[in-house]
Amino acid sequence: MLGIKYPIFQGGMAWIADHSLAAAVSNAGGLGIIAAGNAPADWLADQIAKTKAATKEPFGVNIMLLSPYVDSIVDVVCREKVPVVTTGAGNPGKYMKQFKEAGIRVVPVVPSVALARRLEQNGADAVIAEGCESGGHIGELTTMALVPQVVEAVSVPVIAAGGIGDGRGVAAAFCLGAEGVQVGTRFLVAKECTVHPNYKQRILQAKDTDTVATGRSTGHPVRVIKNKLTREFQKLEAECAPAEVLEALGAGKLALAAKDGDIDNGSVMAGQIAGLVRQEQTCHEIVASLFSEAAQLLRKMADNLPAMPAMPGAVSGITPEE
Ligand code: TUI
Repeated sequence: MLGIKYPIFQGGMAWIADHSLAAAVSNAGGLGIIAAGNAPADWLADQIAKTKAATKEPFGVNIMLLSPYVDSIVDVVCREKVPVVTTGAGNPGKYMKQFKEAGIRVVPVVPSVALARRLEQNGADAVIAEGCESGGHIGELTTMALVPQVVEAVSVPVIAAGGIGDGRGVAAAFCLGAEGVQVGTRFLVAKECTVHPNYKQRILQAKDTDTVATGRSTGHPVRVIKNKLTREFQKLEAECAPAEVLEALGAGKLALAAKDGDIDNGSVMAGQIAGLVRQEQTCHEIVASLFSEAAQLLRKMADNLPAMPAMPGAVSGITPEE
């Protein structure tokens, strides 16, 4: 559908996923994505021009729907006829007609079956089912529970996101019925990723329990690496501080970590799989290893499966013959 070699989207990481990362992932055979985040439209137009100059392959733009610039960001994406749009942190329903008229493939992130169904009806070409293992803004459900339920509910392709960092994760996503994966945290440490070196080092040193989801009380939970900021945030949440106080504490903190490298006071967004991310590699190395590992694993498992008896009435239309 998208003309990419490997079914992998790079996560739309605000303040981090710029033309450098997007072009590198697209040149590696995946779908590189520029994250519009909270940036103004002229910044995005410049990033799109730079990406077009650096790759002939398809790429995408992630639109963060809470952005104050969302209307002008949508205008730029449509004017530039960006091949693919992914959306996050809200319902892109009101922009669907505009995207479709510009010939853009639209792939929204959905945290629930209900939103997946609604957006399929509104014309989404595929959906990204993102579990709460992911970094950044998250929903309630885990990838393991969300992906197969979304797969059952819609006929468009489902891309799994959240907790996928190596070939095992890719293989597991396919077993859940996904037709592609979205990977964020592993690309944070890509050689072509321009995030501050302190941020990269923090990801490389992370262990399994180093992330926490803060901000559930504000209605905008965010998964980040534990630090001075998250402790302050948790203290305020425990004291039932009003949402405005918490929102004010979070404002500007992603840029503080990603651009200025302040990983103690900034918001170091990362997924739970950070503990598995151990080396800086090129995007080509990351994409190639994810899919060669997954293919090897799936072949090995198919070879090791015992002959199964026919099971009439199996769930999900999956029968042993398949
Ligand atoms: O969007 C993300 N991850 C993000 S966005 C971001 S920037 C930000 N910073 C602070 C606060 C908020 C955002 C950092 N990380 N992932 C995709 C995603 N979308 N996760 C969950 C959702 C989502 C949630 C609710 C999508 C739709 C939705 O719909 C609610 C509705 O309106 O029905």
